[in-house]
Amino acid sequence: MTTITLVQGDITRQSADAIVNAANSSLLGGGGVDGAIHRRGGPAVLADCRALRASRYGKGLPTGRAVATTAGDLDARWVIHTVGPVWSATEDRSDLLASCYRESLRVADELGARTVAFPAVSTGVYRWPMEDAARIAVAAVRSAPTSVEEARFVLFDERAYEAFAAQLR
Ligand code: AR6
Repeated sequence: MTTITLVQGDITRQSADAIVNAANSSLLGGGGVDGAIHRRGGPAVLADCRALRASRYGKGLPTGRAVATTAGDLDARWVIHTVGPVWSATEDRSDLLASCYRESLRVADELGARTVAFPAVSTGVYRWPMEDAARIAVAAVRSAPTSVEEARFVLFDERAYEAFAAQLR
């Protein structure tokens, strides 16, 4: 049984076995959570990402997939990078967003991670409406076949926290 917990705050201040990053397919960093994780994780995270680009993911990490690197100076063993879909009003991309959570948990299982901290993937630069993203995220984690003991959503502001809390009520 996976316990879902909620925290309001900065994911880079969390202690967990794995911290999930809302990356882009280049794996080479960006703004938002991605920028914050690379800043606090330090150069070791980027070095691992560059190595993945040079080996398995020369064309980039596809949307909905996940891959792990070291967590560098973060209080975690791994960062799991996943690429959320950009919100579209005309195309239903919800399965790709659900896939980010499922794939991250699958990678976490492979690593033997027991606690995993997630941001609200795709709800920033990628513009996914928060309530809908929360519904998809919670449903995906609830239905995932995983040995992870705690899936912790780390929400940056109160609005995001409330959207996720509503899904758990
Ligand atoms: N801790 C927790 N949540 C955060 C933090 C933080 N430190 N910083 C931002 N958020 P975003 P995306 C929230 O834009 O939409 C990057 O440039 C934020 O308020 O980080 O998946 C990547 O390189 C929002 O609710 O990710 C990609 O190019 C949520 O995290 C692109 O952005 C996600 O916002 C990915 O866009």
